Amino acid sequence: MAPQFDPMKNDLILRTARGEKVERPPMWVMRQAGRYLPEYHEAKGTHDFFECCRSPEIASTLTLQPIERFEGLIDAAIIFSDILVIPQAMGMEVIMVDKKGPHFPDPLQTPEDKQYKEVMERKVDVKESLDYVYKAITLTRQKLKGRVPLIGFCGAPWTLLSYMVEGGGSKMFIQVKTWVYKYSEESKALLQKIAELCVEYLALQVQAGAQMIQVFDSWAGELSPSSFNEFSLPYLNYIADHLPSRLQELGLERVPMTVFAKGAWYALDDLCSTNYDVIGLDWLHDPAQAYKVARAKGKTVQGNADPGMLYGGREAITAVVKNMVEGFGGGKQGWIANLGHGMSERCRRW
Ligand code: 1CP
Repeated sequence: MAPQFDPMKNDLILRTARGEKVERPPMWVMRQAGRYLPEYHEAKGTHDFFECCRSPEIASTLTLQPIERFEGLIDAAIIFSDILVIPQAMGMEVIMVDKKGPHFPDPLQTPEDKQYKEVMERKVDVKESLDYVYKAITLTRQKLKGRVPLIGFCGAPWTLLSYMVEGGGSKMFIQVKTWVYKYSEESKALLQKIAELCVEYLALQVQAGAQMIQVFDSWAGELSPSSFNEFSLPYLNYIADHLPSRLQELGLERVPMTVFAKGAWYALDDLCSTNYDVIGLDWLHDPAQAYKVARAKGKTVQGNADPGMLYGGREAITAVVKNMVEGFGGGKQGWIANLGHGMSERCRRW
């Protein structure tokens, strides 16, 4: 049985994602729960990053922090977790190195490698291994009491594959390029396996209380248009094509789905032809041009202010926002206001 929650007091983002006309654009910020908030450091204390994700109490507290600090200004919460919990569920070790980011001590080397075979053959139980995420989602929904909707998320297969073979963030993406160009078939088999896990993982997040989901393809821009079509888009499509039917099997209603393929400006048309409801835009897009393309296909867009404009102060921010409001049709339909990527720690002004 899916848990029951308080009625929604603010469902603006859900209505906007469904394409309805709205009174104003909803707003949330990618990475709104995190290091730029002093209370994040306080609540995290000496806990390791993944320990926080695994504690429903801590994860729900962190998720609520921006909602409480900016009460009435933010129209959605996003569950405090990370895209790398899927590789962890697949049996890979991932640690979060303070001030550096994620690190895989033992990344995948080649398909001949024992670890690749283990990862491919292992039966992954995302229900059991990621149970802490579902518990955190349910607890967060209870604590939200209908103030704003809760977003669930996962990493896109291409981005997760990149981390699994690079062993962390990368500048050159040499390992993952070697994989896709030299071991294409083995890469595709793994991408497909990840995509299937993403569907189940997202469905269970919805069952636990997530009201909208987002797929983050943060490294999409590292691919060329043709390699994006081969190694990213089919798997993004797999998720959007299979999640609704999986939800139906579980007796759950379809929820709005967002795809954010950072850097893949060339793929806007293709992304607008997918089954995602919302297309996340980074700041490489001109609002008016992107809005025209997306609205022609009935899609809502999300974005897309350059997070760097936050360093410019009020005047710079006002100019960027004005350009967005005008470009995104005045904000009465089809636009979720957001940054074009995540908030950084150094964006703090208090
Ligand atoms: O409000 C929120 O958005 C918090 C929840 C959240 C989300 C949606 C976190 C917490 N991570 C993510 C997604 C995520 N994680 C993405 C996709 C979005 C994006 O492109 O930024 C990616 C790529 C990751 C991987 C990751 N986790 C990185 C990037 C490293 C790199 O290679 O550039 C980093 C630094 C993390 C750590 C992390 N995840 C989240 C937080 C708050 C932090 C900082 C942790 C800390 O040091 O305390």
